[in-house]
Amino acid sequence: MNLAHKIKRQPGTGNIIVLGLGISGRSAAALALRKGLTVAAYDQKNSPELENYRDKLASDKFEINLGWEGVKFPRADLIVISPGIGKDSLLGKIAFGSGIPVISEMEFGFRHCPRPIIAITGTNGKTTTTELTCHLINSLGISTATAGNIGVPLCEALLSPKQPNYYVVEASSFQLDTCASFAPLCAAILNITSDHMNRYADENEYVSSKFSIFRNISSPEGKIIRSDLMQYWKEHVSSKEKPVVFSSENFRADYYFDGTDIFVKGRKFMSFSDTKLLGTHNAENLLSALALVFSAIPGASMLRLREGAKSFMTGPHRLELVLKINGITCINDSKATNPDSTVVALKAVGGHKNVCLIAGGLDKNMDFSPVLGEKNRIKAAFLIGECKKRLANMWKNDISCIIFNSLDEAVLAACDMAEPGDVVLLAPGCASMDMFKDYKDRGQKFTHIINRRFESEK
Ligand code: UMA
Repeated sequence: MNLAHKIKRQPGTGNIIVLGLGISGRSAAALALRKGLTVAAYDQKNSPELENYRDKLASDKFEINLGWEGVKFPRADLIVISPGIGKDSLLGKIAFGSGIPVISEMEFGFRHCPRPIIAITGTNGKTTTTELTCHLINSLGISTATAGNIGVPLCEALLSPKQPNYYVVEASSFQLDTCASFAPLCAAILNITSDHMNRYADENEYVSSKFSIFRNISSPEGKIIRSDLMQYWKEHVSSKEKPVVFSSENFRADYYFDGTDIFVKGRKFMSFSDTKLLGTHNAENLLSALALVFSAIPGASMLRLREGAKSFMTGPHRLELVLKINGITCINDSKATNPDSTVVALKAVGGHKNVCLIAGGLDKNMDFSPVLGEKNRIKAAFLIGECKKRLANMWKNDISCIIFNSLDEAVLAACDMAEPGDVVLLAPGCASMDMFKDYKDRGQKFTHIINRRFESEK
């Protein structure tokens, strides 16, 4: 086990400001208080839940400001900003204009983390690859936990009395944007396609954010990318140094999938069909997870990793089979929050004109035209959410589009249209926060509607 990696630790300084009191802000505040710092926290919201939180936890060491619409923060040594707060938002503008260093919750956690971190970013597949990497290392008998964008902030994980040997951290571009010394042992960029264009000036800024994950890694063995990102690598990292590459197209890649088998450095590792995973995108997730494991733990047992790969199962809301009834297959891919992930879902489950696709949600100003490349798999699109009209305008010449006011109406209409052999697929291609708490809430509601709709026929 390689724990010799030098872990940079920086002692905390006196006063910190925490911006946003979602799960990351709250856990950053809790960790800061544990470290003996004084915290002032700000949130623009003022919900009963947050008031309850303030009533319970506010103290002379912890000031909590809710419904805040002020103009200036007090003096502090550090600002920890939540990923949901963009630099152009009110809190973001005041923070970045304050002259106080602004860091993400992930960076703050890293500064206090006693264990090596394996980091994963990319537009799609982050959560699955994070879970898979963790599962593979655990299968070696080495304790490992997941953290980050996956839903458990790193700061929260660090509060646990029992610390694993490694952390596998899912890193979003929002978190990477405000990192400074974040230095994982190794990291992978899985893929880059259009996403979050409401937060970035252009694609280049988004790509640059993703590539910043390598900024503080010195060993080339620790930098892993999909082979089609090589041009970006040359522009953003180095034209001389070579990263570790994985691919399902380029057989020269260090980690390669030929459509049937998984190869590690030119040697067959296993047949992909021996895993419980579906689709080329998941084979690529396995390739990148293996690359990360071999980078972090050179000489890891192939036998144990193969067993780990065989036993891994993806979590809910990711191409999750909800129900198969009357020849109709209902699939929940609520985790598909950008157009590329909708394309991946359509390729994985669609045949000829047999998908009743439920799509739409929060408008992140993304390019939805790639979905048209899969138009022959779509029977009709049932559109919801903030961007339903924009989607309909873009797709209507190629795909039959119907607009709805609620998920309920859209799912029921999709079920009514579906015939034996068809697939009712929730793969929205958009974030969920315009109508739901999060993608899990959206996926659970979809599952509930499907089960209710077919209750009498089960
Ligand atoms: N807030 C303000 N002003 C603003 C914006 C937000 O006051 O301008 C306040 C809100 O009122 C709220 C809090 O900030 O109380 C919300 O903070 P947040 O949006 O950063 O959410 P958290 O609950 O801290 O969750 C964040 C990630 N959310 C985002 O990046 C938007 C979660 O990823 C992540 O799981 C969690 O930290 C732990 O690391 C979610 C996500 O959608 C799943 N991520 C994006 C994605 O995967 O595409 C990047």
